[in-house]
Amino acid sequence: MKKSTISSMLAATSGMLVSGAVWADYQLNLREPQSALARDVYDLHTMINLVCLVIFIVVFGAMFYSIWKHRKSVGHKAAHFHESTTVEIIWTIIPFFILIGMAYPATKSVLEMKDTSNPDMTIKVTGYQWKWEYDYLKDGVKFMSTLKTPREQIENQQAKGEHYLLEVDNELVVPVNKKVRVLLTAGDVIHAWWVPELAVKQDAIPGFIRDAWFKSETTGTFRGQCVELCGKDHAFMPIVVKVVTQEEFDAWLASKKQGAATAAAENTKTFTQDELMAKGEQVYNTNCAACHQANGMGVPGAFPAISGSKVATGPIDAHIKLVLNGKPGTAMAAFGGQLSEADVAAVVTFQRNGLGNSVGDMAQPSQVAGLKGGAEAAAPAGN
Ligand code: HEC
Ligand SMILES: [Cu+2]
Repeated sequence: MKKSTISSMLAATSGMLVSGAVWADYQLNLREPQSALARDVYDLHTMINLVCLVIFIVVFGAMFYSIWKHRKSVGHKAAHFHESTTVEIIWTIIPFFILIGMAYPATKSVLEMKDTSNPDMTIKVTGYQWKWEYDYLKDGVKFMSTLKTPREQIENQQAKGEHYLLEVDNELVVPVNKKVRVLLTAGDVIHAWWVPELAVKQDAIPGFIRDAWFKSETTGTFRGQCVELCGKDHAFMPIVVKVVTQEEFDAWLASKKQGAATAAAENTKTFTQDELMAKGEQVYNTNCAACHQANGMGVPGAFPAISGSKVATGPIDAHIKLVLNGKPGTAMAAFGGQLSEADVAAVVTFQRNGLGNSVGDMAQPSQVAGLKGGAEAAAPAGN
């Protein structure tokens, strides 16, 4: 990979101040770019910083020199002149060229970022409070990616791990050296998808589709975060992109497809109460506990308790429908599009018979399927 001359110039400049190793340790710079576009962004940042530095030195140098050299105590007499056309022209022309010199490469990079034509693959990314959904459009593979950092680390009951708040259960897996186009939207409020090493940063807006692209030149794991303040757990919806070789990607995709087939088979199965409870607890902890809390007590004033809830202890069809369709205008999202029918049946059964409730009934996937009619209307725009 070609390191640009500008980067080495800055490295040399900074090397005069602190040794290179120290510089790297402090991580004062942008993260190491992993794509041609990311390198352009990095170089632009370096170049514009250098321009600022030079202007700073020249302007302040001239100012301090003049103040010192022409001070009254050495008997300097001020010049008396007005309106110098030469000076006016010089201080218009020079900034003009400086600005053009910065705007030209910047515009080129921005245009390149917007050019999502001829991708090798397209992935639809949907932001939800507070997780990301990845949909491999051509392959029928679709999953949620949620924070994996344990609650104990967040609440300071455990030492923080290496990738604290930057780790997820299901990474976005993509092949190396392929142009990946991402279509971004959101299911509730505005989120933003940002992976600095790959130079992608794009708002995900409900009801709109925006696109961006990246092409990683190296394999590896690159981490980013939601960068649009999106509510209580905004800091808890990281993005992890795992770039692998084409063979690894194909194997991963095949296993994901297998998993989808298993899930489809589950949707036609009749479960026992125990199976539903075990599965439901998992679904609950991954999808619902962020708001309703692991013990089902909710957060007073914000998220209702499931323990003793009128819905979770009332008619089961209404309970299922609420989970499928959500409650528009509240943080209770529609889960009909994200969870399988078996997952919904399990989580509903768990809410009715766990978390302090003991209704005694259970839901089956077929029952959920029968109630799904209204799910489409409440599904996020763009689905
Ligand atoms: C982003 C926060 C959030 C998440 C995640 C969430 N809910 Fe909710 N939930 C709410 C809010 C807010 C309400 C209250 C809506 C209203 O105003 O009626 C609610 C209400 C409910 C109720 C009705 C409670 C009552 O007594 O009114 C049930 C049942 C429920 N949610 C189930 C679930 C299930 C199942 C999941 C996971 C699959 C889930 N929720 C995930 C925020 C959330
Ligand atoms: Cu967000």
